[in-house]
Amino acid sequence: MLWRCRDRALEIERPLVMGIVNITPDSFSDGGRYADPAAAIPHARRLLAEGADLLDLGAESTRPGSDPVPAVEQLRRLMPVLEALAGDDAILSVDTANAEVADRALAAGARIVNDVTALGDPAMPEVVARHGAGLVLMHMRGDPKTMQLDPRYEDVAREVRRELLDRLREAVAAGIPADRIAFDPGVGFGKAMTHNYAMLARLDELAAIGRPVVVGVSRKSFIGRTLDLPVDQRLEGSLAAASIAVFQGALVIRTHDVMPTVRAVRIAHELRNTRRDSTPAHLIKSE
Ligand code: HH2
Repeated sequence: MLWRCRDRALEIERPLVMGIVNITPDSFSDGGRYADPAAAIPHARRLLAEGADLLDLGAESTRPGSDPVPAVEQLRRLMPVLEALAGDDAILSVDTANAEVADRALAAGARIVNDVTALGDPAMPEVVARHGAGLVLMHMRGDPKTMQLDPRYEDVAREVRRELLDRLREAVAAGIPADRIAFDPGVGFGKAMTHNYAMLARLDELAAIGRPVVVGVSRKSFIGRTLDLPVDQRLEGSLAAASIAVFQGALVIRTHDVMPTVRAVRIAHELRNTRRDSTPAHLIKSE
């Protein structure tokens, strides 16, 4: 599967691991730890050394109940870190829904915009198209302030798939070629626990569209609620969910814990390939 991100054509033959760098005072699992560039830059390099294929730099928490962070503040947090890492030849993604932040980050060397609002900012498509950037279209119902109050779906997997396809068409109409776009079901974004599980259990339906699927389950609250564990004890649950996602066809796993994730998803990937190679042709369901 090919994912074009500016000058890089990522030929994805195994799942990629996207390491999370939250340059924020208030992220749900690591808020404040990497708010200072002196902490964020070595952390990012550590994630690369552990095997991260991509880094996702975020300067705004989108945890449930959070408020948007103005562009000027996102840029103040983000740019020193991004500029330091841009020289390292790492593939950098910027986790922002703000077109001005995306524009500045791409000008400084980022190659991907990870937009949790899937083009909620009307200025975003032009920015992404102009830079030829890769784009993650993530699904969310509502906004972070209110999204977890009472999310409702009849059939979450179908609705997420349909809504992401609508956003893909909008993006293509705005001049962003489909081969630059990846999808993300948005685990925990306007979804109750049962919705997260249903979405993950049927992730293959999203993967069947033929664009890379990005999944972020790392340390999320559905894992904490299922296991009754705080955020610093959710590694095993996160690895289980990431592995199942890869087995179902996810191609990018967004995680705080890079090295264990690299190892876990490698096994899931081998199993997926083995299933494909060992299934007699007449038993393969046509899509
Ligand atoms: N989850 C978070 C943030 N950005 N982007 C994508 N594409 N997919 C996700 O699942 C996703 C995301 C939330 O995680 P985190 O960045 O650790 O927390 P916070 O938003 O509190 O900074």
